[in-house]
Amino acid sequence: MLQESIISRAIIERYFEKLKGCLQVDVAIAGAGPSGLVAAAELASAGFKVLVLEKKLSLGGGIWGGGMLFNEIVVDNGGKAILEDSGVSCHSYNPTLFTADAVETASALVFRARKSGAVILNTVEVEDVVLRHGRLAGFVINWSPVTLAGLHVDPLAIEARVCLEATGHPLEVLKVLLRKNDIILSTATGGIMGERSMTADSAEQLVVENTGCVFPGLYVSGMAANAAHGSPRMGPVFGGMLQSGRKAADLIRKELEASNGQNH
Ligand code: 48F
Repeated sequence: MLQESIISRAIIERYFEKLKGCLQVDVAIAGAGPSGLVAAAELASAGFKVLVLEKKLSLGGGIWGGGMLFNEIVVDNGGKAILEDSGVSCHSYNPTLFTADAVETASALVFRARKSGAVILNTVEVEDVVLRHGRLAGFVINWSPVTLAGLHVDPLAIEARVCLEATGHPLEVLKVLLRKNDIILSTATGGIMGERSMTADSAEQLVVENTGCVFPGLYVSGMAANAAHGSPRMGPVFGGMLQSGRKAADLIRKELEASNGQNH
C-alpha cells in the first residue's frame, strides 16, 4: 500500500543526503544556462565533484525560447560539436551555420550534466560569496522563493575549491562581490565593465576569449564573461556560449589538477 508519510520520508531523506553530500565540492557553478551546464558536464565527467545552483525551477537559462520565443537556436561548427556530444541533432542551414531545436538542446544539456554526476539544486539562488584569505571559498545560498517573497531569512553556505559564475546577463555574483568588498578584478578596468549592445560576430569570439578567472577562486563564463569584460551580446546564437562552458571547464580542471599536484 502507498503510504503518504513514507513517500514524504523518502523525498526528505534522499534530498538531505544529496544536500549534505555537496556542502564541500571541487566546483560550484552559479547558473544553469548553456555555459554553466556544459562546464558542469565536462568537469563532472573528468571526475570532479560539481554542484550547480540554479535560482529558477527549470534549468537551461535562455535556451528554451530560442530567439523571441521561436524555439530554434543557431550554432557554428564548434557549437555543433558540443551539441552532438550531448546527443542533440543539428541541421545544416548554410556551410557554416547549423540550427537545433531549443527544447531538445536545453533538455539534453541538463540531462548530460546530471548524468555526468553533477549535483543540481534548483530554486536555489547564490546571494553572496564566502571570502577567505583574499580568495573566493564558496557561495552563500538561499531558496529563491525566499527572496521572491521578501522574507528575512538568513542563508546557508557551501564551500568550493573553485567557483564559476555563469549567471548570464545579470552577473549577480561579481556584482555582490564588488559591492561588499574592496577588491580588484582581472578586467581591463579592475571593475565590472558592463555588457554592450548586440554585435553577434565579435561577441561570439569575445565570449570565449573573456572566459576565465576574474578573481582568485572565481571564473566567469557565458554572457557573464562578456558583461564582466565590457563586450557585446550576441543574441540567439549559442556556439560561443557552449564553447565558453568548455573553456571554463578546461581552465578549472587545470587549476584543480595543479593544486592537487602541490598538495601531494
Ligand atoms: O542566461 P543564461 O542562459 O546564461 P549563459 O550560459 O547563456 C546566455 C544565453 O542563454 C543567451 C545569449 C545567447 O547566447 O546571450 O542569453 O550565459 O543562464 C543563466 C542562468 O543563471 C541563473 C538564471 O536563472 C539562468 O538560468 N541565475 C542567474 N542569477 C543566479 C542564477 C543566481 N544568483 N543564483 C543562481 N542562478
